[in-house]
Amino acid sequence: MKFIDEAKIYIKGGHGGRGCVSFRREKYVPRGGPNGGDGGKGGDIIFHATEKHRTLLDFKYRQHHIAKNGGHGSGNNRTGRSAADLEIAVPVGTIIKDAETQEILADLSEIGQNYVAARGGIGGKGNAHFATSTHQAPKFAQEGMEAEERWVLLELKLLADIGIVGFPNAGKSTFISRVSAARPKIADYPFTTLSPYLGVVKHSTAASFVIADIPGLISGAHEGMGMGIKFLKHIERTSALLHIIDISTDPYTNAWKNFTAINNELGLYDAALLKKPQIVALNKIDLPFVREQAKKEVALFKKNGIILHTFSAVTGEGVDKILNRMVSIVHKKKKKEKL
Ligand SMILES: Nc1nc2c(ncn2[C@@H]2O[C@H](COP(=O)(O)OP(=O)(O)OP(=O)(O)O)[C@@H](O)[C@H]2O)c(=O)[nH]1
Ligand SMILES: [Mg+2]
Repeated sequence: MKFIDEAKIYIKGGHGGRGCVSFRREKYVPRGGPNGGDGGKGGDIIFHATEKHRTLLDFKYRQHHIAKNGGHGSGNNRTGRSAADLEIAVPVGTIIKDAETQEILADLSEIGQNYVAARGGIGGKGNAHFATSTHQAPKFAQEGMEAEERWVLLELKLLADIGIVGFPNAGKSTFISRVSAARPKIADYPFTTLSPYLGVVKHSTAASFVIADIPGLISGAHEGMGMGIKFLKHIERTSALLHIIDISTDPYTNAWKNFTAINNELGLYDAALLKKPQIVALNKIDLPFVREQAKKEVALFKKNGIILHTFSAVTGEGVDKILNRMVSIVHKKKKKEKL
């Protein structure tokens, strides 16, 4: 069971720009004074907490983050350009630790919170700075300062955006294995999954989000039947539910009954769960008799005002459509939270 997302990354600020050695050269002024400008400052590495991201997945593909160096100073007292800071967006709730000492450097618990994790070097002084009454033509300038660099650990407690519900054997774990790196056990007997699993989903270009696979529910779960309903607490704070229906085996072959029985259990646990948007989807349409029956089921659900998706967690057919809906729900929810 993994509820913590982690990433180890290398960060480095930009070096300061070099100071310049230069002397004024003008007509009729035989020996101009020093006019070498200072180097510019290197960029800082700043972590920025945002709700745009939900996971640390992006950092698994990009480990090194280095800010730009400051520009070198030049003649005529021109200061080098200061480099822009490199802002690294992380999900709200991310904890930043020093990778070596494990010391907690920052806990970015609020939207918009910033933390400067590696400072850029300041620019070196140009030779104009070093002129004194006794030493009027200094031929030296400072190098820019080195930037700070370090390895940091990012840690994020994952919260599920979408919860998967359904009877045992419906294919909940097969679905999450297909769309994420989560690998819960899959088997053709009920109650294979004994504890919740979280999976990070990256679909098309949308920001990644988290889905939760919880143990199957059965009628009477609220009275402790089967695995009971205690696991529903893991999906209380989700934006939506994926309700997976399986009509391939007895005694669950009636999709509508199947659907309402699960909703009944959800409602008995907490009526608020029923207010969440549900993506309702019939699994295992790779089986010919399920595919045949699916048409009638879709029509029946439509009569009741519900879109019934059809898919196969094994072949992947129809899965993209479900992911698209998930993305749009998670995205909408985030927009609402911003208002
Ligand atoms: N033919 C077919 N079989 C499937 C499909 N999806 C899942 N299965 C099979 O259905 C059985 C149950 O799958 P699981 O993913 O373990 O089901 P679950 O909903 O997680 O079950 P519990 O953890 O017991 O609640 C396994 O034998 C899967 O191989 C599908 O799309 N087509
Ligand atoms: Mg399972």
